[in-house]
Amino acid sequence: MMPKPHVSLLLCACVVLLNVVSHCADEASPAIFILGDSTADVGTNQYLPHAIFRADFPPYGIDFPKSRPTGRFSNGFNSADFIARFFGLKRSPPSYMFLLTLNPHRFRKHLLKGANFASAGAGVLDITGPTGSVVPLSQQVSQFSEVRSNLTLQLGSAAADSMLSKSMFFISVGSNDIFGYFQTNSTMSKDNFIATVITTYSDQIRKLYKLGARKFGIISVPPVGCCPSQRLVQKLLYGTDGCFEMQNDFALTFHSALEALLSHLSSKLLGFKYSLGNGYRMSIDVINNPHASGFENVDAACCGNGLLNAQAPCNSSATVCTDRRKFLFWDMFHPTKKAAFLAAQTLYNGPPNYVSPINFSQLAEDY
Ligand SMILES: *[C@@H]1O[C@H](CO)[C@@H](O)[C@H](O)[C@H]1NC(C)=O
Ligand SMILES: *[C@@H]1O[C@H](CO)[C@@H](O)[C@H](O)[C@H]1NC(C)=O
Ligand SMILES: *[C@@H]1O[C@H](CO)[C@@H](O)[C@H](O)[C@H]1NC(C)=O
Ligand SMILES: *[C@H]1O[C@H](CO)[C@@H](O)[C@H](O)[C@H]1NC(C)=O
Repeated sequence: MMPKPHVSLLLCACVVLLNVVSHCADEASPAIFILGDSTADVGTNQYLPHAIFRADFPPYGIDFPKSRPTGRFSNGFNSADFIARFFGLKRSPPSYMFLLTLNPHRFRKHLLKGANFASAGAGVLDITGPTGSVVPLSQQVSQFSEVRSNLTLQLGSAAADSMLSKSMFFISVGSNDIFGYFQTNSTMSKDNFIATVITTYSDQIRKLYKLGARKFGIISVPPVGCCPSQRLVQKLLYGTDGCFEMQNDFALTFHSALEALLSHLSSKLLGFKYSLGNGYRMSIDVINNPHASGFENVDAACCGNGLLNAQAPCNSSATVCTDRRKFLFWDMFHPTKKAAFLAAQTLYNGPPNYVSPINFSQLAEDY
């Protein structure tokens, strides 16, 4: 009768093994790498010595688990988190700058699921955002290049290439370049300026492709002229209510140029697959028809002070609206958690007028 326990033990072991195997199969969900600006930042800037744009204090994070401020420019999760959730992660992978503080073992383990390089205030252009206070796109791509060498060392070159070819690369950037253009009173024409931004963007996408990235989920810029800070500019400069339309015009031109660029790249680069989210269309439709998405306020910030709650920053002395689910904007520049969720949902399985030529869920499929 001795062997019996062994048999059942063995059975248990098999069941455990099967669980492990099926669990491992689940984890074949792709790694996620995120680049961009404050719309996707999960705490990068607190590691920069001269960061100006930070959100690692209350009431940021008031609706995050445990009401914890994390550096996200939101009352809770941001779009990067919600996109990552659609792909089976709990939230966005941590900031690369945070991963660098971990011991090598944990650092390497995290990289297998991806990393987030996004930095608030960053633009496509290196001159966007004060030097040392942001990680511009070009530097984020260099950081990814380090990650690639870490993965290669860890997995071997063939396995690293295979992993990266299945990984998702989400990029949300461009708004700060447009803000920068207006802040510096640039005399460059709109078309020349957008062409410069797009050429630089193209170089960075090509670099990522050379480093093994194949699946790109890209988000163009929202109607930046409609955020509370720019509505305030419109009011103070011109005395009228509404969006700062000149900036919105730049956002529209940026989207068209990005669409043309991505279509061109996919015809040139073998295996290049992309999905472009129309950040402009998605937001303007909500602004023009707020009730359809359950919003009651689409022009003021939930957290801030003064006119449109946009005359003072969101910090612990600011006024915070009571029903955060009814506001499109959390602070004078950034969407609420609810708005971020709706955007992520549309990107993941929305129709072609918002995300094309395929949506993010289709980007994950192999063919
Ligand atoms: C990751 O790669 C970079 C660049 O090759 C290297 O400097 C760093 O030590 C690596 N880190 C780990 C934990 O392997
Ligand atoms: C741009 O113009 C505005 C308004 O004319 C002015 O207040 C501001 O100082 C100028 N900014 C720069 C960087 O020149
Ligand atoms: C919040 O911002 C306002 C306006 O810049 C400033 O006067 C105030 O001291 C800030 N409060 C805190 C707690 O930092
Ligand atoms: C995008 O996503 C789903 C898969 O989740 C796909 O079936 C659908 O055709 C796409 N949605 C639209 C409206 O195109």
